Amino acid sequence: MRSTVVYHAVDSHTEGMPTRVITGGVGVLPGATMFERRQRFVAERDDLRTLLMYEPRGHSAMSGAILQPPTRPDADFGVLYIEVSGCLPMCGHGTIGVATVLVETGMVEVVEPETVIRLDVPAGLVTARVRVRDGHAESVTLDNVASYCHALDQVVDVEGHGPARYDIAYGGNFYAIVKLDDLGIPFDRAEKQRMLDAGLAIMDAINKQNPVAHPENPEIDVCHHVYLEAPGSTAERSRHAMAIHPGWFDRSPCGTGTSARMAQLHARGLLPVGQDFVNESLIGSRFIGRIRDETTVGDRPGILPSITGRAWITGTAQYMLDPSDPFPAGFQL
Ligand code: PYC
Repeated sequence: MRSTVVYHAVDSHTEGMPTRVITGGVGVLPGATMFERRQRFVAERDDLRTLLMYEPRGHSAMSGAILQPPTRPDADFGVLYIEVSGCLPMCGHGTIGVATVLVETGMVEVVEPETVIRLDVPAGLVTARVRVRDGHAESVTLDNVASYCHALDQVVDVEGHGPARYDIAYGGNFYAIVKLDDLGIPFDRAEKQRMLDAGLAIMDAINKQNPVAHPENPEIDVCHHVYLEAPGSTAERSRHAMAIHPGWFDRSPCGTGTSARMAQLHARGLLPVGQDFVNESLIGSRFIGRIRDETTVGDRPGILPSITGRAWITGTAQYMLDPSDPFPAGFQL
């Protein structure tokens, strides 16, 4: 066996969505903050992301997180999110996976019934409160970054669909929220290609015709996620298919997407502070969201969202790269 590198991983899934947690082999990434580390990583080390996320070590809906020492004194670990789509500022299912792995591998001091872990992520500081029983991480409640509704009742002209109506909100990433009924597509896994094609065309139209920028960090300026809302969804229980660039669905109910959806429902006067919100994914898995409080994001009214979900460890691995491997950065079909 020959290898130029060895990356240690604990693989997990959060409500169906993988998080490959890289626990060793990368070293300390350069940068004074996790946002700066993310920018340098994207510019200088993207082949490491694609090696770990693309085929043959990953697949077309792969997601992961690289553990780092924190860049701020009030955090326990730093986290860099890696995905087939790129490096997200924040990932909810990934954070629930990371917190579960940290507890179940004993990488943090485990306190029952609740272990509190503070994570330094590119979008800010998030807190994971892990419910632990007999050493087992039963669920994680994530206190996410401040989220806000960017705009309601927007319209873009979408190739192949005509005008499409959407709201857009931020929950760690930007999410366009579109009713499947408006597109004339049923909420049915058998229709997944039509849903995905529509989602990708909508995000493309938004980024070209009506681009977004975060009021406090204008470098967060892209919409790569479209929440395709199922008919019958309410502010108590909402079902959706989450279409993500460059062409896959979140298997989990999407933590940052749940936060954005709560910001949108709150802006519409439908979801008050403190009320449970059940958000259901395309495969029927669930996160429970709740607005802890109101806040501001720049000059915009916003919310402080929490998300509760579960994750399970699926394996451990050492990922290697043989010097003669013809795909040193993986590949995608
Ligand atoms: O859970 O925040 C999330 C997420 C983002 C992309 C996929 N999952």
